[in-house]
Amino acid sequence: MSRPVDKRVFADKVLNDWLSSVGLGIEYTRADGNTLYFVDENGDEVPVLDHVCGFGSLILGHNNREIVEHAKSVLDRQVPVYVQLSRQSHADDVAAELNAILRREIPDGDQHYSAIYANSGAEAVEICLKHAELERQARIAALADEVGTHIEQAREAFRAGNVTVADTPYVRVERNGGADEFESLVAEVERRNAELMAREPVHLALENAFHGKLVASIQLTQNPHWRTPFTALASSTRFVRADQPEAMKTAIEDVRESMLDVLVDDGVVTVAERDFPVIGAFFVEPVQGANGMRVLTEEAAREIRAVCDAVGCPLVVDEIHSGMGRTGAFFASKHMGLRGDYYTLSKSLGGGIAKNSVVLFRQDRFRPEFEVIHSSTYAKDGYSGAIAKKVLRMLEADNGKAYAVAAELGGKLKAVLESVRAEFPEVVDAVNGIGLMLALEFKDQTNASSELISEKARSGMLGYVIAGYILREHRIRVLPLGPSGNSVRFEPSIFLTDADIARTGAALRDACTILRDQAGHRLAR
Ligand code: 5B6
Repeated sequence: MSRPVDKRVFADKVLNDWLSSVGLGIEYTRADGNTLYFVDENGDEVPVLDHVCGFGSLILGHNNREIVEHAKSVLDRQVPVYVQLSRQSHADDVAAELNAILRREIPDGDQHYSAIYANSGAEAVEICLKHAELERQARIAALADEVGTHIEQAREAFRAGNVTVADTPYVRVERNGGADEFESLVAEVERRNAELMAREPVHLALENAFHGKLVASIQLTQNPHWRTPFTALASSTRFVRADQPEAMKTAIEDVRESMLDVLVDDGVVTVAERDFPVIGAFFVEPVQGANGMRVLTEEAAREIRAVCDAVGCPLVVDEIHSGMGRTGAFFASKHMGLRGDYYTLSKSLGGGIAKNSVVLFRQDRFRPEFEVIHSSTYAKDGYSGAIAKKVLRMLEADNGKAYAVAAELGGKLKAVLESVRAEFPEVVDAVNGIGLMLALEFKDQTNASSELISEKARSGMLGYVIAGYILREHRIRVLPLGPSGNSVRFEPSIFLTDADIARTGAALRDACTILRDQAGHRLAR
């Protein structure tokens, strides 16, 4: 007789075992607003206050009643879900609404933005990479055309006997005074240019950036543990510090490449350098989630815009995490006046019950052929389109009351986090973030006197162990984030209550007391 197989071995067994080991391996059975529920050993439903809220994808909460009712009616009305290559007005409606919001929050003359839909955040980011490469290839082709014309002009002048070939530091040519002197110079220029044109682009992103985990987008996510096994699969990224404009300029100088051009000047054929578009795009999160909710400054936003304008590459504003209202504006980039060429949105666009993402491309850069070059079976579907329309209507209702609520609740929650910091200066380093995108950063505990605390800190697990404790003792769900997992994230829905905020403060004071008193045994399960 064969033994029954434990079905828990089939999906994410290692991850689930590890979650259980830190006290986070709970199966939630119901979700409503800002609350998750699990059933305990007595069969009782236990509510848990959720500060993770789908990694920030639930600005309107879990299973929002209005959105769920809308979804039911969409399905009941038999709205077509998959009708690829037909007219789909919901895609126009959502894009028009996003354009109106963008125009209001980040005025940009009469530019409009064209939308391309996708299914996930990383997919939207990869769409940006592809589109930026189309732009770059077009610039390369224009440059190569110009160089080709110059070579023809020089060849004609050489044949007519009007010019001589000068010595050039760029290309070494056999000097024999004959006709092949010119042709060997051209051959070498063309060989060098072809080699350059075949090279992959370099992208720019900020230190500790997170832009996804697919094959190409993972190269824009700095975490070496996630990125470096795959560096051979896609083009690389230079990570630059937002607060060091000089370092940004140095990085650009470092990657600079020149195409060779052949020019006739005063009866002499010379070789000149032309700036080659080596940089594909600059990717920026207005609020860096994975970097502990760090908000870009106005000064950094200005520098980044200036760099992109100087280089001629698109600025991709990744609003996958920060967009859709949780910072107190629909686009977080409004706060620091960051104007992008491409914008990505996802997460709350799905209203907590659908997967959706979109890229908005500034009209003057958009390449219409992309609409055919790129596609995905599930993108732009009728169901997620109808949900996105509903979400946008709800966020924009009453003059954007949702954004004001996010700002107000975020202010209250931040004040509580600041009070915890003031009470525990030896334990808490900083409070970061804006609106409902906040983090409390703990001080490094790798040299803690409690063996358990220092050991967990050294293995990068302390944040998870603290999250497990807060869940167990306070029925509050938080997760760590930040480059060394030293921060705890708060990105709840706009249905957070004052009582929830007070409870959160109490739970954090308790966790801070453990760290201050080095009472590691209290964290052990
Ligand atoms: O939908 P998808 O996950 O592909 O979106 C990618 C993405 C995200 C994002 O925030 C930005 C700005 N750009 C693209 C999605 N964020 C996910 C995320 N995941 C973790 C931590 C984060 O701060 C953000 C994470 N951390 C640990 C383990 C697993 C995930």
